[in-house]
Amino acid sequence: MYTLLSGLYRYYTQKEKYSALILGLDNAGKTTYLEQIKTRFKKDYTGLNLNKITTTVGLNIGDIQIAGVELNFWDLGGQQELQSLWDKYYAESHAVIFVIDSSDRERMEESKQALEKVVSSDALAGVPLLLLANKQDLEGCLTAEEVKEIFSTVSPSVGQRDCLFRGVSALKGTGVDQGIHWLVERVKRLADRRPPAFGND
Ligand code: G3D
Ligand code: MG
Repeated sequence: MYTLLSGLYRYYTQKEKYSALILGLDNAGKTTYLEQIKTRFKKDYTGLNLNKITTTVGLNIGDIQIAGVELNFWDLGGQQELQSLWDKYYAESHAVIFVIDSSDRERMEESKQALEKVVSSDALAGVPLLLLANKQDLEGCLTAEEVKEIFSTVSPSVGQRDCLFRGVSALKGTGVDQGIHWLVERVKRLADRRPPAFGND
């Protein structure tokens, strides 16, 4: 009887868990963005000082409860040597957030190539893509429209997937909420094709 009840209890308290990868070149603002998400969506999260984030070697993770589900974030190191590790996570993820540094004109091409590789991966076919032109608070950076234009040549390989492009400031938090709300609705809508994991916490 106990096992039956505890089994039922587990069944009804289980939460759908979805995972989003945060990708982009090193220095794009991925870790700052993740910290901003945690600060905005996690109750009682005091967080890191956003100005004191150091280069990520390895992986930063975070999870939030939103729209009745749990959304996990994996912020993978962006350095060239670490990019080869990205596809190990592809099969288990439900969404991709790709962060672009709008102030780094010199690395636009490199960033585009990195995105090209991500979206052409079979393991990520059909996965929603949130494209972020970050650092919009910086004076003299490319505007979101300009970044969008530069990245428009990648779109053919974006293929059949939902895609939202947004200008944001991970540091100030501008534009962050809307992207996350969009993402969670998309992953839930695609649950038949890419089912969530389940967990009790
Ligand atoms: P990464 O995880 O993609 O490698 P980080 O990038 O989050 O470590 O950020 C790299 C640098 O960019 C950090 O500055 C960080 O403060 C800055 N940054 C991230 N997002 C923004 C943003 O929206 N606006 C501005 N102005 N800066 C941002 P430092 O100086 O610590 O290297
Ligand atoms: Mg980092």
